[in-house]
Amino acid sequence: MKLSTEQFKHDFEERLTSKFAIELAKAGAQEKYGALSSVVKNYYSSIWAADNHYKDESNKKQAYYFSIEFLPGKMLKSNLLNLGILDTVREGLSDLGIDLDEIALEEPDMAIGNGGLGRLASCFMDSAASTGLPLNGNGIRYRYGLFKQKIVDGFQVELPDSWLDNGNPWEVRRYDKAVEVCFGGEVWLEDDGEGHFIPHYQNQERVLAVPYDTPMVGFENTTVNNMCLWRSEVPKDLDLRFQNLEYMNQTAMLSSELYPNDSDYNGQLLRLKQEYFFVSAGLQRILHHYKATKQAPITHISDFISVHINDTHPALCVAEFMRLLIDEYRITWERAWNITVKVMSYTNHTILSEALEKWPEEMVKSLLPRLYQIIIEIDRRRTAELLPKVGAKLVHSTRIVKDGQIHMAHLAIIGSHSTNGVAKLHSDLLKDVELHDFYLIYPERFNNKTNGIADRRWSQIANEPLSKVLDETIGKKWRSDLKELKLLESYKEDDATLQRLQEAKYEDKVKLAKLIEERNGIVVNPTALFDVQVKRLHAYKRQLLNVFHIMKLYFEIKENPTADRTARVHIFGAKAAPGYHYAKAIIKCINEIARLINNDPDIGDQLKVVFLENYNVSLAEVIIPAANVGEQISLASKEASGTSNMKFMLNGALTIGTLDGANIEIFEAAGYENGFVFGLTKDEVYDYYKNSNYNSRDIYEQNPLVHRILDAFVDGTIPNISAEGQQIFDSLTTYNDEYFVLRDFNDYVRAQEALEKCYQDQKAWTQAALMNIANAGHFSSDRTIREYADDIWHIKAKK
Ligand code: DL6
Repeated sequence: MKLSTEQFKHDFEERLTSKFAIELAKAGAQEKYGALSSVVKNYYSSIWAADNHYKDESNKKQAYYFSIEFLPGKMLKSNLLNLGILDTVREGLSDLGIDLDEIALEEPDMAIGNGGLGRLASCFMDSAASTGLPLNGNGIRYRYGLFKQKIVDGFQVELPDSWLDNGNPWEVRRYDKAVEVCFGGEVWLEDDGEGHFIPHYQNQERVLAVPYDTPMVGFENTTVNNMCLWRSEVPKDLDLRFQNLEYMNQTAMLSSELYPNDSDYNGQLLRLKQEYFFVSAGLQRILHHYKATKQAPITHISDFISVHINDTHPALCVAEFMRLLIDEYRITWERAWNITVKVMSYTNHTILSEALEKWPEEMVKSLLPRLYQIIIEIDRRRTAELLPKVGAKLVHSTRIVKDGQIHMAHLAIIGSHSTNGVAKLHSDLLKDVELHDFYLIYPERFNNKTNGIADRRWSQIANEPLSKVLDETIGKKWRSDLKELKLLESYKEDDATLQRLQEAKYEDKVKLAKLIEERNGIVVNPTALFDVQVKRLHAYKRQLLNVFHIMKLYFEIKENPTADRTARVHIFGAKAAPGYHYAKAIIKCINEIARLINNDPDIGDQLKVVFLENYNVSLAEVIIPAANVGEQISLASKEASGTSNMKFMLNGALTIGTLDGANIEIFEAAGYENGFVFGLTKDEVYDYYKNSNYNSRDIYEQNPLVHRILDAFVDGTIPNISAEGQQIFDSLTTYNDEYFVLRDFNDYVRAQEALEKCYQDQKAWTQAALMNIANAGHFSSDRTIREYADDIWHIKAKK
């Protein structure tokens, strides 16, 4: 949009007065943020309205991304950037004596997601709007987002994330679009005399679902998509006799809290209720909108909409869509099923068995009696149809209902026309191993969509120094087409460019060093090698490998404090699920090791360890640009894709990593010589599983370094970790080291040594960094979302 600095200043000051009855000189940061966000909302509102109108009139197909989590982070700068007014607004505010970056701090991170899956959903929202694709989000407006992490005496403590306390300036409450979602009670079918069985219900619990729409503003275009988040409320016509305390509490709870676990599913009734709540509300709204805006009969709906099931949490979409088509729109079972399979598609985000949802039949039956009938019928019909074609063994292994449980991934695969993994390796594992029986039955449904990142956030917003160097070196086209970064390759031998890349990195590191000092009171040297591991804390991600290597360095420095070595800063950021005691024990150990090392005068500047609390999107925006090294060290086969690996690459960090998830594609794109690969391959891991011949105790007994490091966890070398250290020690020696940390340790050390050697040659290092940046284009989520649009949803971009 076009906006002059003068116009902006006028709008801003006017809004400050009209909204807060205050003049600029007296306004606080909160008021300035309130006025600014309100002005920005005003700028995009007419574009939003026009785009909604265009979508309704153009009759084009739209897709809906159903996700129980979104993790957008802050929206202010991203909205400004996408509207094309970031510089104007920065300048206008500066004229008024205001620093945009300071005001931006007032915005709470919108953290209604745990990690990778939710962040990916938000990258897709940004990229779809930016590529002109009609993709809308559908989720839950949690009152409390992911907990705020505080580190107290080295331990993780969880505090509520009350992110809505000052309201949310971006959203629009649309009470007129509220729908009802019902739970429990009894259901029976009655023949209407015309061959249709009509369900009758009694004693159901009614909940009102109220949508809040948040615009997803496209980058310098006219597309504004919608992310619809549902809030649970009490229906206004509910008889007061039913409005007892328990009911009121339960209703409020539905959209109150995000489950803070990203890799373990713990079959609780409230979670199942949440899943049905946003699925039913979202599908009802889609159908109402279809009826209101389309001339075509409902049986043509698959020409106009696609519904995407993001992981298994919205898998009830399959059964609920069937219910709506059959019960509300009186479509026959066969037709409804054909439509449903055409409309639905599904992404799998993990092969960890503990994350694959299964619900007890009894729970589904009592909470969702009509859906239960439908699921049983889907399963019965499919079994009857497939038995003669594929035989009992395959039918049984792929059944939706078995052993008293409803298998949500099975429901999602069977009820949709596409199942994809999120990186090549992961998709292959799904086809060849984890979902192999499904692949045998439905080979045409399986495909890969390697993840991507919203690159504008991770470069243009997060890393201005680097963006400037890129502009001046290869021009500005990379800002709208990340593939243009490839042009940078021809500057690999250009000393001036390498020098400027180094200077940009240094600037980012100074910024992070300042933050570390402010938050942790630790002074770090920006010339040291910044080695970063930021992600959820999980045993499979193997933060422990990193920690063990740090202990090795510590021992070496203690033994020879004056030796010449590369100074290092190891930076961690990680939240552990509140009930995941092992992960919390690792956090405690990292903090105690940090305390030990950072306060040891023998160690000095040679090694520092920093755990930054409350890792979230905005913190990532400061940490990742400053990294020299990104740690992607999960056990091969366990990380479906990873996306922080792509952010590091884009910001010129070199990856030390296993051949896991999207690391492989990153190494292939940047060149293996521009990263540091180590560790077991997925085939080697599977061989161990097959032969059951891993014995971690042997490594502990036979490798003196491993022995010494592990002992340090239990012999008092690392103070204050008696219980936590013992837990880690036992898991790796007595309980056979589930994620092969000890097995991969030596090779990890080798890769770390190679990395350190390379860092000593700053030219070679910067050339490798340049090659990473130049080849990051493939990992833009613009590319990923276009692939979904073309191959799965068949939706077209606005011209
Ligand atoms: O696909 C997004 C993201 C992947 O990059 C991660 O590798 C994967 O772990 C994550 N999965 C989840 C859900 N469950 N688990 N674990 O967040 O998805």
